[in-house]
Amino acid sequence: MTNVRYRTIWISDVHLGTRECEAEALLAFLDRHDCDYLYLVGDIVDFWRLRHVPYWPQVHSDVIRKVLSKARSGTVVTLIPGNHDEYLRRFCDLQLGNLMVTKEAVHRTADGRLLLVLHGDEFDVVTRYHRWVLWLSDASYAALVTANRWLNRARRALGFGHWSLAGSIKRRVPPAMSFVHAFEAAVVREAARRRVAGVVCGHVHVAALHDAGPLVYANTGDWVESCTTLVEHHDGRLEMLVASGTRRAAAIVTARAAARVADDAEQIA
Ligand SMILES: [Mn+2]
Repeated sequence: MTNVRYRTIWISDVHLGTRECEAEALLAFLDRHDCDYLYLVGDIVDFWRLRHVPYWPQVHSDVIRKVLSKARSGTVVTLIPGNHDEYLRRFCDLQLGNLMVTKEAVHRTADGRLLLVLHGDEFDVVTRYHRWVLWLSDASYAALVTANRWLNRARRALGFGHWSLAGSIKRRVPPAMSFVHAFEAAVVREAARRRVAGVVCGHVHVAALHDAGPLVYANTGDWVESCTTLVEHHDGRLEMLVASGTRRAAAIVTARAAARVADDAEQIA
C-alpha cells in the first residue's frame, strides 16, 4: 500500500509521556502519511507530567523515531514548543539538518497564502496569569479523560458509539462565555495585526478549520482524545483529518466528521 502524500501536515498537543496520549494511533497515522513539511505545533512531549509521574512506553519513543526518520528522508520538520514542552524553547532557532526548532513560523501555502503557525499559550489568559489554575485543570483534565475512556470502552462493549463527557459539558456552555472562543479571537487578532492570511495553532485541544472574517482560523486539535490532523493538499487546500479516537484505529473520515469531533473535543489545554 502506497502512502498518502500531503504537502504539509500539522499536529499538536500529543502529550507524549502521559497515559492519555493516543501514541499508537498517531504512529499508525504517521506510518501511512508522508509530507514535504511537518509542523509539530507544541505540547508534543508533556514534560510537566513527566516530572511528576514518569510514564514512557516504547511506542512514545517510536513516535519520536518516526518523526526523525521522516526528517532524514527529506521532510522539513518544524518543532514549535508549547507550554507543556516549554523546556524545548531554549533550543529555539536551532537547526539540525531538516529539523528546525522555532517559537513560531510563517508557512506559505502552495497557493501563496501566508499562515502564522504558533502553539498559542501566550493568548490564553489562564496559562498566562494563573499557573496554579492550570495545574489544577491539568489534574482534573487527566481524570476526566481517563473516566471518559473507561466509559467509552464500556459503551463499545455494549455496542454504543463514542461519547465525550467534556464535549457534552461544552455544549451546555453559552458560546459567548467560552474560553475557546476568547482564545480564537485573540489569536485571530494577532494574525490580522501581522497581515497574514490565516493562523494555525493548537493548545486548546479543540480542532477547527473555518473562516474568521477575512482570515482562516485553523486549530490542529490534539492526539489525546480527538486525534485530529490539519493537512495541506498539493494545491494549497487545507483539510482537517480525524483518526477515530481509539487505540487501534487510524481510519480517516471526512471533514464533516472533523467538524463533529471538533465540537466534541475538550476545552482545557
Ligand atoms: Mn498547550
